[in-house]
Amino acid sequence: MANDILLYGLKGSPFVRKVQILLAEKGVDYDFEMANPFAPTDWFAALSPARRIPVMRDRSIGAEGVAGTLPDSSVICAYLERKYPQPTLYPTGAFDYGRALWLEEYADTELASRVGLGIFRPAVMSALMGKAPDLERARKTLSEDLPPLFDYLNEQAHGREWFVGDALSIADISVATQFGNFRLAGGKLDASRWPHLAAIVGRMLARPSAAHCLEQEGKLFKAPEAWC
Ligand SMILES: N[C@@H](CCC(=O)N[C@@H](CS)C(=O)NCC(=O)O)C(=O)O
Repeated sequence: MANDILLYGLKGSPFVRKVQILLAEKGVDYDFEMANPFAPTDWFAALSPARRIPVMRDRSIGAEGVAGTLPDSSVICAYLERKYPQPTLYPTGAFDYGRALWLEEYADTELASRVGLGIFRPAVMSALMGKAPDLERARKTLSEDLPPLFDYLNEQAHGREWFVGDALSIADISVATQFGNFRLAGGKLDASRWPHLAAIVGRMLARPSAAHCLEQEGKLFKAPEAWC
């Protein structure tokens, strides 16, 4: 029998992986269907007005068309938290909750744009599009654009096992999924310079929920020879 949850997207997307990690942490089985936002079919364009992935369908709400679908990883994760409350992945205290949402937003926008456009695209995607990898661009992103973000996240991670409170939350998942693309592209995070960030990211990516996704994706995406 089909699962309630169906996720549309592509492997290699940090936002799709974010939802997959959350589902795995909650122990929810789901189906996956490929949808390409760069060449959207009419049916997919109707589900994703912003022409982005992921989109989720809850078949218990609607099995066809737009009914039962939600776009955007943050919206989907928040929905899944309500539908499957255990284990909770959003802090309960008001300020911790706000801080987790902020770190999710920061990862989804600031970190995602640098890692996606500045590392993953030039180092990995260009080869898939038949172009030589632009490793100069990737090196520049790593040496100039990312350090202020790593500094900030390292400070946020200081003295903590997880980014918020004392439990794994959406903040850890959101930050770590961006580092998933960084890792797939062969990026190395300098743990001597950013030890607290490296510890949380390492802890999160080693969990079966994330490790399983990255193992599958590692078969699809080839990192260039050591470039950093
Ligand atoms: N805020 C969105 C961002 C999703 C997003 O940008 N996804 C990328 C793939 S990683 C996409 O669909 N890009 C299509 C495009 O830029 O045309 C979310 O959290 O789901």
